[in-house]
Amino acid sequence: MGIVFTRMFSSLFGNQEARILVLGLDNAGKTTILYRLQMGKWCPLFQAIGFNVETVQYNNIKFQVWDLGGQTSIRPYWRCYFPNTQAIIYVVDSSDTDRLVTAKDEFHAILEEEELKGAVVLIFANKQDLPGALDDAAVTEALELHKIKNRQWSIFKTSALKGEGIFEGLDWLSNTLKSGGG
Ligand SMILES: Nc1nc2c(ncn2[C@@H]2O[C@H](COP(=O)(O)OP(=O)(O)O)[C@@H](O)[C@H]2O)c(=O)[nH]1
Ligand SMILES: [Mg+2]
Repeated sequence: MGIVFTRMFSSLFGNQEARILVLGLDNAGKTTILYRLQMGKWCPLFQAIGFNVETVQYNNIKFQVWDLGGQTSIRPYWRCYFPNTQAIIYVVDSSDTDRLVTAKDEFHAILEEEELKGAVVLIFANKQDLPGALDDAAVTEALELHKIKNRQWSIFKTSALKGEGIFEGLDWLSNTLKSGGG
């Protein structure tokens, strides 16, 4: 995965610093996905910056991860991470139907952020291996993705546990960014 990923994303941003935010409620599978990205030639650089932002840097592309939901007191600090964000990867636990409304609310709040207006959005309907997981169409409906205006987005079914679907999603993302989205 690491080598393929290198090929997909290398030279995408030239020498410019680029940022991809990986967001979602706690337990959605973000850290597991990040772990998958580190395989192969990835150079992990985990940092705990006050409120536990996980960071993986690959060349000039920084992947930064944090949990949405709760933690209202530290929310203003998130904005430090918004500039230069080309893409948001939003990870959802498709089997956690009790919290899909919260996941939806947090998602749309993030999309309202001024500095994220231009960011392309990739949604991972994660934990597809679990019985009772909603499929991509059902997650699309639950997250009210049809309300997204003026930005490119796509949803992929994934199992971070099995390593399925992540590559397909990132392939879409790199192609979309290459063709001028974000
Ligand atoms: N069954 C299943 N479990 C997953 C999947 N992705 C993550 N998990 C599990 O869900 C829990 C939370 O994952 P984690 O990556 O820590 O979530 P985070 O809080 O979003 O960073 C862990 O026990 C993971 O092993 C998946 O695709 N399928
Ligand atoms: Mg985590």
